[in-house]
Amino acid sequence: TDTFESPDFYNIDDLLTEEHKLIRGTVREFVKKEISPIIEDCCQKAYFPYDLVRKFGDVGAFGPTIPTEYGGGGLDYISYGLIMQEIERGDSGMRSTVSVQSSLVMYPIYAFGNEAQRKKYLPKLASGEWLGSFGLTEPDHGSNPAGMVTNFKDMGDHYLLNGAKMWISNAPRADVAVVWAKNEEGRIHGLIVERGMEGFTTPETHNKWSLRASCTGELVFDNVKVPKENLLPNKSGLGAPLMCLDSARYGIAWGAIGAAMDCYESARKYAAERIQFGKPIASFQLVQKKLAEFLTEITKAQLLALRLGQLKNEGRATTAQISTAKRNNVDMALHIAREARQIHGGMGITGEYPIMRHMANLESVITYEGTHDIHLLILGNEITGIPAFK
Ligand code: TGC
Ligand code: FAD
Repeated sequence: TDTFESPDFYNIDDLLTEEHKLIRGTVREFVKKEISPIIEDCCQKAYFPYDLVRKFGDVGAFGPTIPTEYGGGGLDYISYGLIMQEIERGDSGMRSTVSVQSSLVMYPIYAFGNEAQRKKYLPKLASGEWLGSFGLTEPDHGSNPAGMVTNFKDMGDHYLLNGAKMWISNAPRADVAVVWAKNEEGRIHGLIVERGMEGFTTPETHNKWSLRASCTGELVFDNVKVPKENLLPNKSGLGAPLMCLDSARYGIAWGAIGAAMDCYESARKYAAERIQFGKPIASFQLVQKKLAEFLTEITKAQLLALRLGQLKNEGRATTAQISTAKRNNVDMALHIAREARQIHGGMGITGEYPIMRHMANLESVITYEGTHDIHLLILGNEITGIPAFK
């Protein structure tokens, strides 16, 4: 079922189970059938293909690691990573939709929610009947979410929520939002806010040059009455959203490999076919240098992601290890996209090839879920014990 060529220079497939390969093949087929034929047009038109939400549910892309009793896949973290890789081979914006639903909406409801919340929300999110979003970032608090001002007051029989979140993936089309806000003591809690609650609006962010097929917006709360049963009871403090980020960043470390593989394959084929000076450009040393470095870097990224997946399966992956893989692999993919664009010459800037789309998408991926430099500082903190971001 391997319908995309996939570099596997170090026979990493030997380290995967038959189930892993089957899942990857299924998602690969799905991407080929449902995403690749439409994605260029969606991006050109800045159109979010909402129809895919139900289809992602059908193929099992939402909540693969959530237990099956709540509608999830009950799979391990390497399966989750492979799903992210294959979806991002199609488009980072589509992977964003899935990352948010799985790691940032279903995961906190599963990990920090009570049984009633799990039963109410998880099956509908798993099937794609409902789409979710995750509100942590605010207009004035991006890298430093601890500074958030969105807040809620205890009004006796409900909470009153005020504030605004910005840059929120899925927001304009989301049915539910997991929102992080401070209580009267300044303690951060997660609240489930539902579309239709009075005073809750989700204006769309227009004119992006990146992730154009993903819908991005704000979450605005103007005296929103949130029922008390919508508070996630089992964890509070900044550590709760940071645990969600650990899960999403892990998936991005795999996803970025998919984007890089797509650029590599396109460049390899183009170099073999494009004739200049009477020869395929693949025969020139400078082009071979680029291709050789692409394969080396993809292979290193694959090994980093796979080992991280093993640690994640054992519950041993640390925040600093996850930051290292997210930072390295996204930077690797962006670098390959830029160099692959050069190999395609002028054709590389057109929608005939996926390169410029991946490149523009990856500019968001290197910024969201913690910027490139924030991840470096997380590692710096791990090494020295000194948090340079404070
Ligand atoms: P710091 O003082 O280090 O920690 C605060 C509290 O949290 C605990 N903690 C963790 N707990 C669990 N898991 C983790 N990974 C944890 N990391 C920290 C920590 O022990 C402490 O607990 P306590 O009990 O002592 O209070 O926090 P800080 O304020 O200094 O911040 C550290 C920093 C800068 C690394 C963090 O704020 C950060 O990672 N900033 C980047 C923000 C970010 O990544 N935002 C992402 C928003 S979501 C998004 O982008 C989605 S895009 C999705 C898509 O479309 O695919
Ligand atoms: P800033 O924090 O203002 O950073 C600007 C620059 O300053 C960066 O280069 C940064 O590295 C640097 N910087 C900041 N602090 C330090 C420091 N201490 N030391 C050194 N350098 C520093 N958020 C959500 O909550 N949910 C979502 O679904 C979501 N989706 C997104 C989708 C898209 C398309 C984008 C672009 C963003 C999304 N985000 C989301 C927000 C994203 O997480 C933030 O953009 C990101 O955390 C950075 O915050 P910022 O944009 O405010 O930049």
